[in-house]
Order: sequence, then structure tokens, then C-alpha cells
Amino acid sequence: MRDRYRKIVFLTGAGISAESGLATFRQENGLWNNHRVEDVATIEAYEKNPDYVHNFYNQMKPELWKAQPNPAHLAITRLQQNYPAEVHIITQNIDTLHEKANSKNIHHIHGQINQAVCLNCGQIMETWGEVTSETVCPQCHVSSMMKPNIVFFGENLLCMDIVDELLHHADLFISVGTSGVVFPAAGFVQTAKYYGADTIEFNMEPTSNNFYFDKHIMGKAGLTLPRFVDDLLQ
Ligand code: BV8
Repeated sequence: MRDRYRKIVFLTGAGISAESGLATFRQENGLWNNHRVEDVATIEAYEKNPDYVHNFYNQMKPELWKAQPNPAHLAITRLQQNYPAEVHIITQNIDTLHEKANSKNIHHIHGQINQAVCLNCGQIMETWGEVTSETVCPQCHVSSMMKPNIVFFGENLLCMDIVDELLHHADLFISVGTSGVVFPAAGFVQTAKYYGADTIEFNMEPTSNNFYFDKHIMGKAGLTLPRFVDDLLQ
């Protein structure tokens, strides 16, 4: 580990939002235990039954709007504001807790729950309310073509041009609260390591990506990440 970094890249997953009260995906009471992932988070499911998928995400919105950032989100903001380096956040999360924590340089590779995209013209619109198959596109005025701007299984990720550049030039790659099972995000640590970054994993347990991390900091991110940022800011 170095005593000084120039470009720090975070990869966050559902675990960073757990202490804000949001369910993660693959633990006992995870989101997908109540729904088969094939039923809600695949492009086939959306094409087969768009309103079922719209409903799944519409129902999630009130809880997401209420959720507040926790000390883990706020620690990243504190690092961005006080450490003399570029600090970027690549997030798999569709919640807006990094934004609520006043972080910047946030890249939602799996999309965002507060956006919908028109499959007819590509227009992206903010959707804090419900989206249904009746929603009319504000750009091309076609209805029934608005899809949640969320990357389903079988769809390409967003922001990958920025992500590639970040992974090639990071000198510190920090993974927080992700199980490391969904690709290509789960492979980002390998790329960062290949290009020379130090790599640290913050989780409650060892993950399938164990091998690629130089350091593992176990525990709740709401406790471990603020401590880590305090040390960096010494
Ligand atoms: C793609 C949107 C090209 C919905 C999501 C075989 C091998 C390799 C890859 C594949 C394969 N077969 C198919 C693929 C590709 C597939 C994939 O990876 N499948 C996996 C399941 C094998 N990937 C794709 O399809 C991707 N696209 O590859 O494009 C392509 C194009 C055409 C055809 C084929 C391929 C698209 C992936 C995006 C899918 N969409 N979400 C939604 O979010 O509602 S993925 C979903 O999983 C979420 O985005 C989520 O963020 C992501 C990862 O989950 P995690 O965030 O890690 O959450 P999880 O619950 O798993 O873990 C939480 C962790 O936190 C745990 O480790 C826990 O211990 C920890 N934790 C909990 N509390 C705390 C904590 N840590 C610290 N503190 C705490 N307090």
C-alpha cells in the first residue's frame, strides 16, 4: 500500500446501502428472495410483461425516496472533499444515496431507479413517480416504450467508456458491499490490479473475488469505511 494516491476508484454494491435500511440482493431476506430474478431483472421479462417489471420498480420507489445516506456514503464524500486526489464512484446500485450524500463523480453502471429510457428515441427522463406502459415519452410522444433506465441481465452496462479509463489509471481500487458475482462489474478488480492499482475489499465476509484484493476489511461499511477515510486523511 502507498502513503499517497492520485486516482481512487470505488465500486459500490447493495451492501453500502444496507445500513440505510435497503435490502441487498443475495442474502436471506434479499430483494430477489421475494421475486425470481428471471421475473424482474431481465430484458426478456420486461418484453414479456412490462407492467409486471414496472410494478416491481414502482413499488420500490417510496422506500428508496425515504432512505438516507449512512456513514459509509458520507465517508466517500468526506474523502472527495478533503483528499488531494481524483475520487470516482462506480456504483451497481440503482438508488440515489451517493447523490444524497453530496458525492460527485458517480457512475451508475446498472442504471438508476429515478430514470426511464424511451426504447423508441433513446430519450432519458427523470421519473420520481410511477412509470407504466402507458407513460408517454416527452421527446417523441410515443407511449408504451418507456423502460426503467435500469440495466437488466443480458443488457450492456452504462458508462463503460468512463469505467475503462478509470480502471486503467486507478492507483487505488476499493470495493464496498458487493458479493462479486455479477459481471462485468465483478471483473473490475482484476483489471485495476492488472494496471497496477492497490486493491481493498470492504465486506462483511470474504467474497468470490477474494484472490484479487490486497487487503480485506471485514465489518459493517458504516463503521469500517469512515475509519479507513480518517486514516487516509491523517
Ligand atoms: C452483460 C439491475 C453483456 C436490477 C442488475 C456467466 C458468467 C459470467 C457472466 C455471465 C454469465 N452468464 C450471464 C452473465 C452475464 C450476467 C451475469 O453476470 N450474471 C451472473 C448472475 C452470473 N451479466 C449481465 O447480464 C450484465 N450485462 O454482461 O452485458 C451481455 C449482453 C448481452 C447478452 C449477454 C451479455 C448486466 C448485469 C446487470 C444486471 N442488473 N441490477 C436491479 O438492480 O434491480 S445486477 C444486481 O446485482 C444489482 O445491480 C446489484 O448491484 C448487483 C450486484 O449485487 P450486489 O450489489 O453485490 O448485492 P448482493 O446482495 O449480491 O451483495 C451484497 C454484499 O454486501 C454481500 O457481499 C454482503 O456480504 C455485503 N454487505 C451487506 N451488508 C453490508 C455489506 N458489506 C458491508 N457493510 C454492510 N453493512
